[in-house]
Amino acid sequence: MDERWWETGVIYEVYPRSFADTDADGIGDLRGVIEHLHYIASLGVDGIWLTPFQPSPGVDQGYDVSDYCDVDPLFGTLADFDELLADAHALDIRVLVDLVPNHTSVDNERFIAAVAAGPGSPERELFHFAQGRDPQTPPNNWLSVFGGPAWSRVAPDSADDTQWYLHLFSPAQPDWNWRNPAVGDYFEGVLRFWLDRGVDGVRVDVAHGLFKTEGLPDSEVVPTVIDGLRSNPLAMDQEPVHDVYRRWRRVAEEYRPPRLLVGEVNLIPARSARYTRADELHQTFAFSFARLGWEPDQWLEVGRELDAVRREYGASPTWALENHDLVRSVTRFGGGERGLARARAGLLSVLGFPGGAYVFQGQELGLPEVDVPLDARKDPMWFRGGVSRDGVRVPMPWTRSTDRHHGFVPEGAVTPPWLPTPDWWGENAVDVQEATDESTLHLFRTAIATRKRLLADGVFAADEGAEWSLADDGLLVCRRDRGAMIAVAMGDNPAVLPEGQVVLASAPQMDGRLPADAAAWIIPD
Ligand code: TEU
Repeated sequence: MDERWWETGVIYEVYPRSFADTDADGIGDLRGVIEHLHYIASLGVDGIWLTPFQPSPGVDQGYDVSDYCDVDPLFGTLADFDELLADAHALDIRVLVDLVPNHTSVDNERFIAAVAAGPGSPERELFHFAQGRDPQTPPNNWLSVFGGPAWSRVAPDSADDTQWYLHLFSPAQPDWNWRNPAVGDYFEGVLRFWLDRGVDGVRVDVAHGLFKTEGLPDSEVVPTVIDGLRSNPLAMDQEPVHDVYRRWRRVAEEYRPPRLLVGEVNLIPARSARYTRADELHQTFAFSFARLGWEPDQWLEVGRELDAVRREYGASPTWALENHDLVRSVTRFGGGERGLARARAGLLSVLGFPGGAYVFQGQELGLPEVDVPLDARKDPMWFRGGVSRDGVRVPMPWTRSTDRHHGFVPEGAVTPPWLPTPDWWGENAVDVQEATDESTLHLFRTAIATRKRLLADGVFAADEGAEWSLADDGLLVCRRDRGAMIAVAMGDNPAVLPEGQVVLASAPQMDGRLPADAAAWIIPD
């Protein structure tokens, strides 16, 4: 595959904690990924993105990283990671790791040293420490994305140290002060550490964060996570952040082959596209699409917007419908049979629209969101903001049988999985779906294989744009520049397909029509 493989690549997001447990602690680990690499290879994907496995107290399930250049014993060792990388490469699977530069963990040695060094020390300049308006009132009115104030007192009971520290996420995740050049130098080292180890790229967490408006003034808009793409304009998307990605891009290009930088930039297309200018990140996830429900007008609008910014910035869309933060598409699209039919159509959509695509573990099985019992929830966003992401993170069902918690834990394990699985979990298991051509897993594998064939034949190509339309009967059509069409029946009734050869469909046609809630790939005769 060529050096810019990601432009048409499909990447499978692995959330190691919930993938496969081999050491019987109820938590998935790197060896669990190693043991299932053949499964991943069988999907036909080009790479995996591993969410954080670095040392962490685990308050935000690993996104509170305390040591950026090691492996948490919970997940294994650096030697396990090297083995995973070598085995993946042997199977032609590329590996991306997650880099979390906006914030760290209160357990990071630099933060511990900063707290100990006291107000006014150079150690505190690595973070955002500030005096409150008074001992009970934080320095400004910003809210944390997870709910509640974005500031906590360093030592709530101390009369000497009355400073607060900024955390856009949980209080366990202090934000770095990127205006201090030492932070930029430090992260270049972290980036090189993983690239030198041989990883094929990094996914950058909250990539539009990092820099805050100088002086940290009050903001008129202090939205929380429920506001989706809206974010505190003073805390995110600040101009100097682009220099960070220019610097990282130069680093990525030093390697052979060049490494991939993909950013989690949760902004509207016109803003996120600026992060993929020619000398910055290679990709940003198309969040404005990823968050949509089954809403044809919005698919049309967002599809057109993404195409417009592609033309303006050369920012080819990077499609996704699911990740470890979003509600499963089956559930978001209405749940039950209908939600599943739509999620299958959604899968064909993201794999058919021009650009790269990311899928989340379990999406290939059409897993629905789980309503995790209140007393079993672990997400800090649930405790602070009342929104739980636990339901998308329930461990993978490998087998129908409930033995070994559907194959998630090893033989003889007594510790249950870190999140409980519901009674019906086995219905969606991998072994059930391997046994039938009707399954979502089968559809997924077929779609990837078809995509590869169409790419090889030049029917699909990198750098293609698309024209988007929506017919009165609810048929959404994304017509790729070279003529192939991705049609999605989003109305209430079966829809008449455009002329051409149907090479793939998520449901059988009825009297030459595509049933509602289905998608098809059509190539012109
Ligand atoms: O997510 C960043 C982020 O903005 C999330 O709060 C997102 O908007 C929300 O989860 C959507 O429902 C990243 C990680 O993907 C997430 O898991 C972490 O909790 C967060 O950063 C903090 O590191």
